[in-house]
Amino acid sequence: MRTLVIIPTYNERATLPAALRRTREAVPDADILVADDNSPDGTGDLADEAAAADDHIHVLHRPGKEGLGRAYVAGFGWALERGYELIVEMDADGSHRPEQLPALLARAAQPDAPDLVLGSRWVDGGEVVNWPKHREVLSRGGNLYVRLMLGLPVGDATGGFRVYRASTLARLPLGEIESQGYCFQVDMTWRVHRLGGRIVEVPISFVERTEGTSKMSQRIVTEALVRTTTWGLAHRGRQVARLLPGRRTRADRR
Ligand SMILES: Nc1nc2c(ncn2[C@@H]2O[C@H](COP(=O)(O)OP(=O)(O)OP(=O)(O)O)[C@@H](O)[C@H]2O)c(=O)[nH]1
Ligand SMILES: [Mg+2]
Repeated sequence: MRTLVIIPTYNERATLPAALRRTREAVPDADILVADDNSPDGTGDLADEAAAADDHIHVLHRPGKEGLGRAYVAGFGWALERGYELIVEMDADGSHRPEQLPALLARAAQPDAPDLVLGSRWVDGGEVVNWPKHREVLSRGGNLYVRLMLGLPVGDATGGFRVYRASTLARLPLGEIESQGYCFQVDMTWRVHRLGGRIVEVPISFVERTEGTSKMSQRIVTEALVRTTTWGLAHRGRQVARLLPGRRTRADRR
């Protein structure tokens, strides 16, 4: 199936070359789109050089830093316009091992055709390597909170190593998505779930980055907490409203 691996970048000069090389080796038939937010360290130029030397590599230059979510939404649009069938999200920093892409893509191409394949740290066989304890606690706790608030039946809704069926992405109102940080991953998973999409998880080994700097910040954690809480309260409120016969609206009965 025609596959595009989208790699969003912001100041990833140190990590992008290895990500591109390893991805090309792991999935030689796939194309790659680097979605760069005008990185001050020149990552965009580096990506242009790689693209000039390899027909499978493309670059989407964006004017400035707008967050991971916006970069992915732009990349999804680029992919849908060009007829790709499977669309992959992957970080540049080596945390997502390109060598595990064939397993994710094989799962996506099985006859039962899931809408979304999540590379998951928090299922049997999944792991994190070299992560400080506080990051693990934050990720496990965040995922528990997401399950409690949204009832999402997955172990790792916050991870960003995943494969979408393009036809499923095409059914989502991508332009409406405002989540910017890794809350974007929860937002997308929640949208596919509400659409009635099939979501499956494949265990991955997630490796702490050894080069470059993390873009993870307090603001990104707060965004995820506030949005998940808002969505969760609305979701649980709708569930309660459906239990009250006199309070049903026509929309609820459908
Ligand atoms: N285009 C674009 N890419 C971004 C932006 N923020 C982060 N990224 C990229 O998204 C990927 C994930 O970002 P990381 O900094 O690794 O964030 P993280 O994985 O949540 O945090 P760590 O686990 O600490 O690395 C990397 O490839 C970043 O370069 C952004 O605003 N725009
Ligand atoms: Mg990272």
